[in-house]
Amino acid sequence: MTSAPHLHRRHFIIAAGTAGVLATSRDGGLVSAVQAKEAKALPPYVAWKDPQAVIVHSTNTIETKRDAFGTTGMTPDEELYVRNNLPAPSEKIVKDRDAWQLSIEGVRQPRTMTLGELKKLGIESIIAVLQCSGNGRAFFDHKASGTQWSVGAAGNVFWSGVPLRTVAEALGGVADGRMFITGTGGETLPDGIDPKKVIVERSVPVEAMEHGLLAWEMNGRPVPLAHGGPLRLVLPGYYGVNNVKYLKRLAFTKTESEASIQQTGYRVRPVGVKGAPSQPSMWEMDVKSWVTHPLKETDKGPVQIYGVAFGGNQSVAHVDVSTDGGKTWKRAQFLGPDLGRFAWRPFVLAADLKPGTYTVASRATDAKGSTQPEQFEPNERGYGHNGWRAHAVDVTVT
Ligand SMILES: Nc1nc2c(c(=O)[nH]1)N[C@H]1C(S)=C(S)[C@@H](COP(=O)(O)O)O[C@H]1N2
Ligand SMILES: [Mo]
Repeated sequence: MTSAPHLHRRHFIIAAGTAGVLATSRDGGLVSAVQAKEAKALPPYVAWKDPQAVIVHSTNTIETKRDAFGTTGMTPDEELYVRNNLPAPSEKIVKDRDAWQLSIEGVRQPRTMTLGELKKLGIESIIAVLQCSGNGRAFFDHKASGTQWSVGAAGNVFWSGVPLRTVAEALGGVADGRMFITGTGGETLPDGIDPKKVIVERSVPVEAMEHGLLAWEMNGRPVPLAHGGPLRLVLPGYYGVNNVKYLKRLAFTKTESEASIQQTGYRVRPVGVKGAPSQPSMWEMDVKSWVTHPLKETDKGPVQIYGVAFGGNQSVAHVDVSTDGGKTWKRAQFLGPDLGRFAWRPFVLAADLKPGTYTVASRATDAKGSTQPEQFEPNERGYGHNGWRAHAVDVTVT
């Protein structure tokens, strides 16, 4: 979302005290919502997820609980969020994975390749944050429509597959004048609706090719159906929606996809305005962090404050933590190994807290010097929230 700098400018009006009160009532609201949702069972295609670690918003939208993110950096399959715009395809498509077919277009020698053939071209692996554009939507005050994700529509995922560069090279190189990479999802589309209105087909600038993969392995196993198996487009640094699952077509194109999800969906615009191709698209992710422990209560005395931080399309440089709602900040330490530019890093700050109430916040800065803003300007669909104040938690120490 780097193309929308104007978004960060407005909206500095909420006084610190008010924000604290908002955080308290919002937290209470979230807790009761979470309890109601726990009753919802996991749908069959994700029956293998950990019911303790996720919130089932609906059959196609499942969120990781804030306290489930661990401190080793990786997000296990069982805890990773799920977001489908259409029902996931049948399990049949992961029966014979190597037979899956991908049409490759916009190269000098276009052709269809099976996954079995793609596997022979080459392989690389990368750890990257996968994050939904609407992650943090619940923190906006304007009731943006869509799933009310808090922080858990995101995970840090290990992918293996063939680099897009290698695929393009093997087919004679990218054809002239191709400005975009367009990926098409392999879902069966509902009858009687204009396919453009429902198809999951996304375009990103062709530069995304540098780090992109066609992935068949996730966290050490074949990509689960729910996460796009047998084959998924992985674009490190780009919002989740661009990481097309069940990839059936990879095209280097002159223009962006005509699909609604590209033309009018995932466009950042002021509240009340309709989506249009002239508005910024949800492409590159921005710097972001959140605390994962403690979240509500803790004992007085020493406490380790944990969280995760990432730079989006940059590596994360450092994270500061505040226990007084942003009046003072201390530099946190990264925990564990650096997993690369596109990964998130857990952080920790050791504190010693007396009884009382504390507003605990984290604020990350990326390698280019961009820091999370205090406030984040609302936008119609509630995309891209990385304001540190709304992500802060009120902790009672007794
Ligand atoms: N084919 C297909 N790809 C898709 C989607 C989809 O509905 N269909 N949803 C997108 C969105 S909006 C997100 S946030 C991510 C979610 O990935 P996950 O379900 O593996 O967490 O997949 C993206 N890729
Ligand atoms: Mo998403």
